[in-house]
Amino acid sequence: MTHPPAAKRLLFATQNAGKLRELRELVAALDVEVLSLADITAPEVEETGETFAENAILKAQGACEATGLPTLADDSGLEVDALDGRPGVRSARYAGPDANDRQRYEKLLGELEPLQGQNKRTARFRCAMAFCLPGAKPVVHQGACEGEIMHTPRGEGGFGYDPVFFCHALQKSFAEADAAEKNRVSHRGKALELMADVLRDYFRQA
Ligand code: ITT
Repeated sequence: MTHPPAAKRLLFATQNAGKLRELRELVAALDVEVLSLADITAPEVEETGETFAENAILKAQGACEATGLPTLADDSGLEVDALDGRPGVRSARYAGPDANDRQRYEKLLGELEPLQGQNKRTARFRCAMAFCLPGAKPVVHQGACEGEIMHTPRGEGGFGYDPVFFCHALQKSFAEADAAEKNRVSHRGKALELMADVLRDYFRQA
């Protein structure tokens, strides 16, 4: 049976090109057209939540209500033990509103510098993924990936804090991993794996 094209569209409510690239690979088997906020008009959503899950729901619901499309949103960030879990939900805003990825991870390295000698560079990426359909309660799944913050950046791949995150499962930095390796163990990959049945069921029926 062939599906009408409109039923096979999934909106990923993000402005982050790195997340979008990974998500497209992660849902490739669903055979859906993935749109992002760059393709549609929707009011900007303020991330006022105190948790990844709250913010993921805010982003997914906002874009879903504005467009009527099945919508996924991801709220994610890096928790560093030596910083009591910061930058956490504020990972994107950590170095100010106009900072780029490099400025953010350099600020992080600078903040950890005076703490050298203490064995607390352990850290984890967390991701909450929310899926929203018009008029329905959002579904949320979460994933985490353990590692530590390196002293100097390594690797050219990935995005965001990847060059300074040494992933325990891969035994290399996320920026040294290729896309498939990272997706297999990452916070985003794990959250989406838990969401896979919900998405498959929806798009099978759509
Ligand atoms: P959207 O809200 O539009 O999706 P954003 O970049 O603002 O994009 P978040 O509010 O979820 O996203 O902030 C996530 C922050 O954590 C951001 O600075 C990312 O670069 C970083 N981050 C999240 N996942 C990451 C990953 O897999 N690798 C490296 N950095 C990541």
